[in-house]
Amino acid sequence: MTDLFISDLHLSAERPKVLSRFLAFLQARAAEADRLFILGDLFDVWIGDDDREPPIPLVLEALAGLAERNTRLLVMGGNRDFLIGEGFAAATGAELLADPCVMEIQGRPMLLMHGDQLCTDDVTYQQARAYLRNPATIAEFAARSLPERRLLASQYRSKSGEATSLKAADIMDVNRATVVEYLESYQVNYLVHGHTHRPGKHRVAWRRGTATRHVLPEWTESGGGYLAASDGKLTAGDC
Ligand SMILES: [Mn+2]
Repeated sequence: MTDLFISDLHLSAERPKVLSRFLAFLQARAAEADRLFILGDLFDVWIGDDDREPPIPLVLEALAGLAERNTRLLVMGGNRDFLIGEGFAAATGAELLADPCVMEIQGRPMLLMHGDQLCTDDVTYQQARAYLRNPATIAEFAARSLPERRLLASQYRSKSGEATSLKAADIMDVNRATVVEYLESYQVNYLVHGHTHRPGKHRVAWRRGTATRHVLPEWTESGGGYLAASDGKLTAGDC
């Protein structure tokens, strides 16, 4: 059983090399895996499942192709694409994952998250997050036309990075106590997340022992990466 984990590709028409790297990854590495987990921010922005601005149709088609290669696709929304919903799932054959969720990986329970909920030192960001995730905010946004939603999203994104944490340099790292709180509440010794753009492997001491926190890399025009789980090990890879 081989599972792959990726996140933070921020796919958009402005990042053609990331797109082609991702399409090549789906054709080769992902097609050989049993499951591909995408832990948020696959897209730079997601204004609704009805949006078909390029490169969305190409990405949906490529993801749908994974099912034909017998790779299961499991997708979690991130802070940029949390509006990914049932329409996306229907178009791609993906199973949508809640954030956080616990999955059995290599026979062990692992907590999967996008990671933004761990960055509690950034109080302004967490306030903005709570507002954006409010069902009333989402309903009001979803009721608007596609052009209106596109305009609102771009206005929001052009606001200060401090409020929205959309720029890499503005994203704070995780808060250690918050990480431990999640390990405690889900009783797991493994955590995989992205978002912070600080890829790595960290040991975290908590009440039940020492947990491992794997952080996925951001994909840029110069490179991308993934975490692979097979033969009982988790290994980081570049692509
Ligand atoms: Mn993110």
